[in-house]
Amino acid sequence: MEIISPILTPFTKKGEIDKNALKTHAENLIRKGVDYIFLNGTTGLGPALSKEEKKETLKVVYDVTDKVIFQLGGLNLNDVVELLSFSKDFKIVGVASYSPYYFQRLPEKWLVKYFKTILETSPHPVYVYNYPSATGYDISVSVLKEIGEVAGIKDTNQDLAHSLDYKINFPKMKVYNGSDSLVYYSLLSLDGTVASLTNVVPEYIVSMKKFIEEGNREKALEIQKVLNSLLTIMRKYGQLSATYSLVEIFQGYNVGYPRPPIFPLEDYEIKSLKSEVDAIKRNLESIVGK
Ligand code: FW2
Repeated sequence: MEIISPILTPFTKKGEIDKNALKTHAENLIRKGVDYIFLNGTTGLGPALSKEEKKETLKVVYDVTDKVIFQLGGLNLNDVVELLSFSKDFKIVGVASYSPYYFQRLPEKWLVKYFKTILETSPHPVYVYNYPSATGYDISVSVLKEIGEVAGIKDTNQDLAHSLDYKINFPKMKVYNGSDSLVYYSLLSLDGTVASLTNVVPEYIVSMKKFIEEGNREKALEIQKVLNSLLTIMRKYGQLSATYSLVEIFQGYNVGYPRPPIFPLEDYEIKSLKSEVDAIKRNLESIVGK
């Protein structure tokens, strides 16, 4: 049962990747017990990163840990292939890609061809990142069968049955759900979770896993309930940007800025967010008995 953190990408005010902040954040996540770091995902603003920036995030985080899944998908397959070749020198857990988004109504055989190219070129195990509501494509069981032997799939889907269906059809393949509201259920019924909230409260998601391992499901579920309230608050502000502010509020260090059009929260919003999450902090502490 793995906890995977889709790490956010810190930017400076000028809009460059803040390498120091990224390193500090990766170190903290690993120290708090996260199993793998998922680079350049949605929370990492992957679609907003250039090919060179994706290389940069890998170099920085690899300095901290080799427990990395390197997301390198994009709309230019030549760039994707270059990133695969670049990844050769890093002994990482795997590479991942979302579907080529934006271009709608691609024939299914082209989707298969895209992932097959990655599979055939990759020096590492390949993970498919399925996020239908963002990309417009759902990697069905039959598409996955045509792609070939991938190591795993990260399914960002509110429908747990959809993720479970992969597990039933591909028992040896790792199946992770990527929804923060399903962390508890993903830990219980799949191979783990890829939860954006690991950026904010890694220790509590690790506690959930421990509670489940100890057979204390009630406590694990209590944590999920509090996480759901946290998500509701975050969504009011814009979840991706709120994540940056909340890392500072919960973890005590600064992770810089998101990259517009994911605009940073205004000072007054941060102040109000801080007061809204006060009760969340206390609830989480009381569940794990601090
Ligand atoms: C990522 C994730 C989690 C997301 C989810 C989308 O790459 O950030 O899919 O937070 O709302 O795996």
